[in-house]
Amino acid sequence: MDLLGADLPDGPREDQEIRIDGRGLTRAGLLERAAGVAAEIAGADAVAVHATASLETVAAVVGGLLAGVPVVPLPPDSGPDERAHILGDSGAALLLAARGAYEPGEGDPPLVPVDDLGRGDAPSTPVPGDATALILYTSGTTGAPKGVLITRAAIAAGLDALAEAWQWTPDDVLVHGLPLFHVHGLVLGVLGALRVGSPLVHTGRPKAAAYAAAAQDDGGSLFFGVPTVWSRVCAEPGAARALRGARLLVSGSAPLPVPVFERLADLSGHRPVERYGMTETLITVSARADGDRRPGYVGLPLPGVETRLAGEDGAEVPSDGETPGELQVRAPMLFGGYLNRPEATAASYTADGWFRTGDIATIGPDGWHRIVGRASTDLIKSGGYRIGAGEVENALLAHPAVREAAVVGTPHPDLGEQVTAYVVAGPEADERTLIDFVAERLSAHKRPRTVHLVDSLPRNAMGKVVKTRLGR
Ligand code: MLC
Ligand code: AMP
Repeated sequence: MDLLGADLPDGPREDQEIRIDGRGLTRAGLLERAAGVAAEIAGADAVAVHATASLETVAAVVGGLLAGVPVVPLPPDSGPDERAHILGDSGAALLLAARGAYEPGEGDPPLVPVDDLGRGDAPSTPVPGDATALILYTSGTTGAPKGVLITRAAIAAGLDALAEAWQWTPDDVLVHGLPLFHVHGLVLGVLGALRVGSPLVHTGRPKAAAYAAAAQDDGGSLFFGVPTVWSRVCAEPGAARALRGARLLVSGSAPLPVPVFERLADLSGHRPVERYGMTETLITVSARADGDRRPGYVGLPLPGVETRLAGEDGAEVPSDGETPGELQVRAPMLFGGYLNRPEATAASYTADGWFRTGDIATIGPDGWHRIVGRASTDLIKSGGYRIGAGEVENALLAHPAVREAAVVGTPHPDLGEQVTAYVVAGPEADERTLIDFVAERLSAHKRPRTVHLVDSLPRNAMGKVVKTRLGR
């Protein structure tokens, strides 16, 4: 199947440009470079990509799609432990990077500079829809991140559903500055533009001023951001006003606070479209371009998606807009399982085949969904990044002075939640040392913002830490 949309009725625009952080390529130019990548990696089981916000990342990912080789985006700031885990667990045979962008480490697969590869013609062998396109590493509640297998068919279904709901066409100019190693920035923000055929202006980083400039100078019409980005846009009213000429502002990856929704609507004249998704499910619920947008609500199931709510006993909860339950989904955009983890994959489904999101929601009689929380305190969302408490706890416990550690998300005005740690440790560990210790091992956003040194952690009769009692 052609994931890049050449088989769609509208087809891509002849003049489609993909511009990342000020450097652009035409669609044809990008496909030539991607074909050079495809020729180099053909036959590999999987390849990793040092996923900076760059044209090289896009060429490498598209090269993987052309070759039918699963691509593992490697967050560029991931620490050595995280990187070693992702490379080892995925079995990536090669590591693609822009020339000079990656400092090779011990045990890394061979490094291939994307810039040095020739240009070529795309391979003509069709790749089946159930083939894995991407392996995205994402945090669970405990342990190291898991590789989420995302098939080509899931991506195509997810993108087509969004294009329909958002009336996204080749006439749009998509603008965002999100990282290119997660669903939001990479799947929606790059593969979406390529499949729909709309030009892409990636601003390098999601800065308010850069969004404003893209609206004014590049005809930006469709804008993506996580809530932290929209809140920062609102903090620069001139930038928010510059978005008045846009067609649609979309928020997702974390809850959009109601005051941010309202302020953005006031300043930009656009009530933002909020949508809800996960790495494992892509986007399943969204407000529509041709419909209502309600602050605090994430919208209606996308075409092809079924949702239901389950109580703690597993029984279905009524869709009365009030009774919360775990949101469960069935949809064509669901993942193909966790790599090397059949038990975790099985545990994420109910016996009757629905995916358990772990998010607590209500559904109104009119079908509108509201996310009210998470079933587990062990998943934290900070600035739109998903962070597993267990991974941070393990990093803290690796410090010789640390005896016990418990990590939770606490409210943060800019990031939604911040990582906060409670630690029992010997006198040689102070807050700064421990924050730096984690930062050296994991991505910068996973390090605790605050470390409370405590004498003991609250535990129940079974000896398990009761996280809801931390800090009280
Ligand atoms: C940056 N920092 C963070 C952080 N982002 N710390 C905690 N949580 C975060 N999210 C760190 C930086 O490393 C830096 O550390 C310091 O905070 C100050 O950074 P900043 O300059 O203020 O932040 P910035 O780099 O501008 O990043 C903020 C951000 C970024 C919002 C742009 O967090 C971001 O790009 N978030 C998007 C995440 C995303 O795409 N999620 C989608 C997941 S897919 P230091 O040490 O340098 O001071 C998904 C599915 C779906 O969820 O539904 O879409
Ligand atoms: P990730 O796997 O990084 O995509 O994170 C998925 C999680 O992000 C979901 O399980 C939700 O908890 C959260 N999330 C995504 N979009 C929204 C939204 N619009 N509102 C509230 N939470 C969201």
